[in-house]
Amino acid sequence: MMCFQCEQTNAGKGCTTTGVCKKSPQTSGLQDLTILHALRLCQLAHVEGGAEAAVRDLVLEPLFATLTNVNFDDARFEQYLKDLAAHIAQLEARLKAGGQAVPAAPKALPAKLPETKQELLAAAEPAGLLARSAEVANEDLFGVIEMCAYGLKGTCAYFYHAEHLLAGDAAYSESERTEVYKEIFRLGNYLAEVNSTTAKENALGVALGECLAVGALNLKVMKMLDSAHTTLLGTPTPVEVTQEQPESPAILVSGHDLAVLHRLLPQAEKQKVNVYTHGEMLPAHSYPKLRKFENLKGHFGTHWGNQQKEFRHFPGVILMTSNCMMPPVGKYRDRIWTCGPVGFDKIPQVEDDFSALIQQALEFKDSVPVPRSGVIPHRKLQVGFGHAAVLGVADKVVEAIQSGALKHVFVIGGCDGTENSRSYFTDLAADTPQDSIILTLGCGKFRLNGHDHGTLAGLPRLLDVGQCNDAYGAVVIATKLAEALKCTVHDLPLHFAVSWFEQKAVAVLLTLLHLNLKNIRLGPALPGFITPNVLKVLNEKFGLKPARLHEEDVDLAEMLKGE
Ligand code: FSO
Ligand code: SF4
Repeated sequence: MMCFQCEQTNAGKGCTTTGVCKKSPQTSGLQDLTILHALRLCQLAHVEGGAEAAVRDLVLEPLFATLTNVNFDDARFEQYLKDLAAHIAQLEARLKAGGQAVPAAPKALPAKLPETKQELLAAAEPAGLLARSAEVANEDLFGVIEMCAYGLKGTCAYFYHAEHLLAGDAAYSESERTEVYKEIFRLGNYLAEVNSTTAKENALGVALGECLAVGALNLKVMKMLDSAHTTLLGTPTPVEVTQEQPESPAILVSGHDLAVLHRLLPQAEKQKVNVYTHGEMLPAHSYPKLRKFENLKGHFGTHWGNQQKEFRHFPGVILMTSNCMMPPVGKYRDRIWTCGPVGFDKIPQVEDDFSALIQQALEFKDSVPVPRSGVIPHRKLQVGFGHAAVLGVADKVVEAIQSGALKHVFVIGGCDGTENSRSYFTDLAADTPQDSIILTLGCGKFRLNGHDHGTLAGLPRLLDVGQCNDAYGAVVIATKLAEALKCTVHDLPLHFAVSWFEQKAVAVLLTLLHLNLKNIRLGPALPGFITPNVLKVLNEKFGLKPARLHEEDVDLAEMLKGE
């Protein structure tokens, strides 16, 4: 196997045996084959000029399942492959019947999907990173093509969330939806073709252009997700969330999928089961139509990377709704569930009917030791400073900028991970001057929100905008502030330090680059797929820089000078 799609990749270069995430070579192979099939489906849908609902979902969910720490269940990938292959055959037949030319399939795509797992794994080899990289002219180009693919996967994951909120037409229109699918199919077609041909003229420029196209698409998708969230769940408002010792019977919900929480809460309420949030689910408390449920209690634990240490102390059952799931261990292995694209071998899967999970929560009587002090933090967290809340006090913010009380706006956030080097972001935030505010988002916030950053202009200096997809909210805040100050976002004293981990973060980074936002610090480690030559290009074009670990003071000094 070879995989370098995430930040924790082995030695910064690639996982070649078992993944650092514990993905097995078999799962990795099945994922490679799944991606290739999903791209083939995109290619055919692109040529056909659209696709029916079944095909649309078959592109989103399997691609989401191949994101880091989402799905480790080989059986699920085997099923995705069967479904994808069946639809590919249908679309090819339809094109032929309609007299349309069927585009050549990527070279690595098997003519017929093999039946046994062993044969599938053999067929997966040409779809793997090593075989495909040999097809492409040089490693710079290959890395950019992969960046485009990872960004597209992240975007598909966000769009999966939006589509599954079922917020109806009020959130976004059918024509907006169709446009997004069209662009997904177009980009999928590009990736399917570029993997099956050798480099063409200006291939690197084209590939970088397609990366920015992914960024543009992701901006649209994050906006649609924002709209779907607020349509279904109301507009987020600031709220204080407590982290007390949870009370049984209880369910802990992790991941990004607020729609799942929305479906679970009333079912759990009927059975008097408490619900707690974990990780990226923290912003749930800021949505009025979730907060209204009295059984939505506090928040438990910190970021995803601590789950193996923290979940064993949760006195109930756990539901994983998206990334990032770690292989369950020890005492909580028999009381964790997955849903949607998430999966793990022998871990039960639930969808809309949560009765079995609720029943397990009711029956769970095992005594869970109250953790030693400090293992699980007991704090109060301020959340809910989305774009509506911040722009609700825009006059105060604008006044503070005009009076000189507020001189800088930092955006520090993204993902978190397990490495100690991520303290870069904690230290950077702690060192920011008192005349600045910090917008944070994603699970990267857990590196920051244990500290008191004080207040400015009547607002906390650290403003939690929401989940990583709420990077859209940060963009809206910046755009509206620029409008109020009669300048452009590029004139604002706005500084970005992006903590990346997986492919949703790649999509967000590409959105920031698409918006031409300059001088972003990226870390803690640079992606293995960005070669030194490509970094040079990105640095020249966008000022993108690696975070200087342990020298955040040097980075901060430069950021304050606008560099
Ligand atoms: Fe975090 Fe994981 Fe939201 Fe990522 S939970 S790391 S960018 O999946 O999606 O921020
Ligand atoms: Fe390695 Fe990340 Fe790939 Fe897992 S997802 S195999 S950790 S690069």
